[in-house]
Amino acid sequence: MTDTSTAAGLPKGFRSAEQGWPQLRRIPRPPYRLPLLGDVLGASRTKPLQDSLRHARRLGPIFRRRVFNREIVFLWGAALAADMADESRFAKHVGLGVANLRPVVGDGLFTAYNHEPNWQLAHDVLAPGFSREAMAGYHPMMLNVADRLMDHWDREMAAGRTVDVPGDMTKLTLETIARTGFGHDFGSFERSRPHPFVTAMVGTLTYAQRLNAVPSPLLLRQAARRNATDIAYLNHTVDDLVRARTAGGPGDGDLLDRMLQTAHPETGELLSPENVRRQVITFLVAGHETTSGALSFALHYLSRHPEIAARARAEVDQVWGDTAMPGYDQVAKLRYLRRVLDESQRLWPTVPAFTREAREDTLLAGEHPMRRGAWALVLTAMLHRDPEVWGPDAERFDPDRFEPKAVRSRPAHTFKPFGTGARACIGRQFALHEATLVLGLLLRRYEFRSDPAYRLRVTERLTMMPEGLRLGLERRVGTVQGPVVEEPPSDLRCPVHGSAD
Ligand code: MNH
Repeated sequence: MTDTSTAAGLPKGFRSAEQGWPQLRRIPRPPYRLPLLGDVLGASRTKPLQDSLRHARRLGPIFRRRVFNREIVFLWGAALAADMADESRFAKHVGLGVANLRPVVGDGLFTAYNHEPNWQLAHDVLAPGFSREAMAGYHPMMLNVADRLMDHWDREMAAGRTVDVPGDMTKLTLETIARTGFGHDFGSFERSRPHPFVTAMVGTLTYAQRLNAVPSPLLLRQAARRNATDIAYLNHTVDDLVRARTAGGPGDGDLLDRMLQTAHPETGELLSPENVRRQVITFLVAGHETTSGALSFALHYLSRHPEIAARARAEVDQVWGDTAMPGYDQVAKLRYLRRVLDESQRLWPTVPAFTREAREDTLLAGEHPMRRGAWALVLTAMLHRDPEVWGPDAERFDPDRFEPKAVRSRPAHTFKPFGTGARACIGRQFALHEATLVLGLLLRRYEFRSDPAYRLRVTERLTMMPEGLRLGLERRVGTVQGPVVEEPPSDLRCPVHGSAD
C-alpha cells in the first residue's frame, strides 16, 4: 500500500502497520499466517467484527492481523483505549470501512478527513441542530412517528402475528430522521418491504465492508456495478428531496434548512450543493441505521429479562403516569430505562469499532512506539467486555452497571458506543432521546414474548443488527398508575461533546 500524503504532509488514506509501528513484532498475531493471504484461515467474510472478537479473546488487549497485504493493529485493553482517547496525541483515522464509504459520502461529516475544510464548516453549521432547543422541537415529531409504529404493531398483534423487530425499528428511525431533519416522509409504514432507500443503503454499507476482505476491488466487479447503482439511487433520492425544498421554500429550521442557508459565522461561507448532498445522505444513513440496531438489541434483552422489563415499565408508569404525550423533559427522567439502553450498547455497540491515528510520533500506553500517521482499530465491542473493567461476569446483561456510583468507580474511556473526541457522534443526544422515548412507549403499551428457541445472531454491515429477531406482543393489562414524581432536572450538558467522554 502506498502512503498518500496531502500537500500539507498530513497522513491520509491507508498505511499498512509495518510503516507506522517500528516494534510491530512485539504485538501478538494469530499463529497460522499464510504467504500472500495472511491471517485469513477460518476468517469469516461476512462477520469480520465477530471474527476479530474471537481473535481478541485469544491474543489479548493488543494484536495484529494481516489480511492479504495489509497489516492491521487492533486493540481493546482499557489502558490502551484510554490512551488513544487523548486528543492531543491522537485523532480520528479515516480508514477501512469508513474510507470505503468515501465514494458514497465523500467529505460529508462522518467520512471527512480531519484536514478537509468542509468538516469544520459542516460541524459548525450543523451542531446547533442538536442543541437542547432543537431537540425539544423534534420531540413531537418523534412521538408522531412512534404512534405510527404502534398503530402497525397493534394491527400485527390483533392479527396474531409476531413483529419483525429490526425491520420495524428501521422504519421508525428512518421516518424519524427524515421527518425531523428534512421534513420528508418515506412512507415506510405504508410499505410491506423496506423502502428502496434502505435497500440501497444496506447495499453500500455491505459493499464497503466486503472491500476490506478482498485483496483487490477488481474481484468484486459485479458487486461494484451493483454498488454504483445503489449510490446513484441514494444521490437521486436526495437530489429530489433538496430540489423540492429549494422550490417550495424553507422548512421549519430543520437540518436541511441549516445546510442550505446557514453561513459560517466568521467566514460567511455556505456549504456547496455537492457537499449538501453528501451531508443529507450522511445524516439519513447515520441518523437511522445505528439507532435502529440499538433499539433492536434493547428489545431483545428486555424480552429475555422479564424482571428488568418489569422494573423499567414500573419506572415509565411512575414518571409518565397516563400522560398520552410525555413531554420532552419527561424522557431523560427515565433513568433506569436509559441504563437498559446503555447496557445493550455495552454488549452490542451498533458501531462496534473506530480507528485512531497518531498526530505525531508517540509511545502508546508507554509501550508501543507509533510513527506519525500510524493507526489502530479500537474494538469497542471488546473494550466493553474487558473483565478487568466490567468484572468476571462481563458477558451478563445487567443495567445496574450504569448506576451513577458504579460508573464513577470505573476508569474513564471504557464505554465508547459513540466514539471519542472531536469526531465523536454529533447525533448522540438525538439517538438517546429517540430510543428512550420509544422504549418507554413500547413498554407502557406491550408485554414482549420472545421465542424461546431464538438464539441471538448478529449480522454485520459495518453496523451490528440482530438477525431474524421477532417478538410476540400482548397488550398490557392493568396499567399501574403511580404519581408523577418530580425528579431534579437532568444535567444540561453540551449536546455534542464533552458528555460521553
Ligand atoms: Mn453517530 C459519528 C455511533 C446515532 C450522526 N456515530 C459517530 C461515531 C460513532 C457513532 C461511534 C464516530 C465514528 C468514528 O470515530 O469513526 N451514532 C452512533 C450510534 C448511534 C448514532 C451508536 C445510535 C445509537 N449518529 C447517530 C444519529 C445521527 C448520527 C442519530 C444523526 C442524526 N454520527 C453521526 C455523524 C457522525 C457520527 C454525522 C460524524 C461526526 C463527525 O465526524 O463530526
